[in-house]
Amino acid sequence: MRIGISCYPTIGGSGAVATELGKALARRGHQVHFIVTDVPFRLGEFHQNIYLHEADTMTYPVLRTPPHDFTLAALMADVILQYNLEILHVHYALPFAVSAFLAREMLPGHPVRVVTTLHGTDVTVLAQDKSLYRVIQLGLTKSDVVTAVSHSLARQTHELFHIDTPIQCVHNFIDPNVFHPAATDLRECFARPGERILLHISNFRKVKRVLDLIQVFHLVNQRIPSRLLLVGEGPELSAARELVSGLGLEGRVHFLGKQDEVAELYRASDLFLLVSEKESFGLVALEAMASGLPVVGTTAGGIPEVVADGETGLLAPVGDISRLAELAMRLLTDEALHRRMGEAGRARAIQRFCLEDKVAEYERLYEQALCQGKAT
Ligand code: GMT
Repeated sequence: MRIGISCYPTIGGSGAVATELGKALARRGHQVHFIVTDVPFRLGEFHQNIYLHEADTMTYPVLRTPPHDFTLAALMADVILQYNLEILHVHYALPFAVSAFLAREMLPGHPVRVVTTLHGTDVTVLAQDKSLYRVIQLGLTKSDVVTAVSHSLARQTHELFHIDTPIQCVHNFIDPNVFHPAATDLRECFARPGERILLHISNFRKVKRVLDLIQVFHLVNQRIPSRLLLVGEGPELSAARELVSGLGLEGRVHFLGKQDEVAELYRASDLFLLVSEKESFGLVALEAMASGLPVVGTTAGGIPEVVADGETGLLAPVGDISRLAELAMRLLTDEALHRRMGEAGRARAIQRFCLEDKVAEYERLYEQALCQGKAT
């Protein structure tokens, strides 16, 4: 098939999913065209069957903001036409499904089908804003196939938008050959023998509740000498630094900033923490499980679809800091439980969230979109 993919190029789960999907499709012989504003962070070196098309947005004094979404729409139309794309798979309704809609309007009669994958924020956060609600709804209703990365997100989308469009759940996935357990010397860079390492990776948005996480760590560290590795950056970073110094945790908490390659950090850690108040899936929790790491997290959104509570990790309600700390301590003090959950996490990641299976699911959806197109 000839497939276009649009996604955010910045570090994050949606970019990781879109890019890994594109690379896997290309390996399976499809022609894949990334239509983007910048090179997606996981694209890396040259790949056969992959083409990159970057939108170059003009600026002009009259325009208060650069017209990125229109430039992207025009580029989508150009690529669809030039390469006769059959599928355009966009990741996020806002702005990409809307740009895809505009692109199709520019090409009346062209049979390209649009598949939109919802990753969360446009539905769970942005659609709460009245000024964006209708435009997101337009993107959804004008797509031929809509997928969501969890059943929870699919449900929320239906409830919020009252649309008839069926929403198929295709969970996030991992490559178990990239994320796997193994001994690593990296531990010694952060912790002394006997100390435990807790890990969190996010973009430090408010929804990630990084301040709760630091409080959880503070309680754990009072009983069990530990280190906390914080990977990523974002709006809550300075508040996080302030809290760490207010609690006297400097030297115990390591701010590692944005990191592209995180597989080794999972292997070096004992526990993964994800205490978000909104989380459509939680790809990082899945990467942790695949690496043999138990997860302590909240029951928000799609997290319980990833982390089997009591089997591959332990979950508590959002904001329940003392309970989360208690769960983390239970896992860090009970070696047998820790080992059992780590092994079960790896097995669950492979059985349910394997890259090749999810790519095949997307291929089936593309076929379905093409059949629908022929029937109309
Ligand atoms: O977590 C973020 O804020 C980044 C965001 C993104 O756009 O990359 O992640 C979202 O998409 C991921 C891939 O589908 C999901 O695993 C994350 O759970 C989701 N984040 C939220 O819902 C907050």
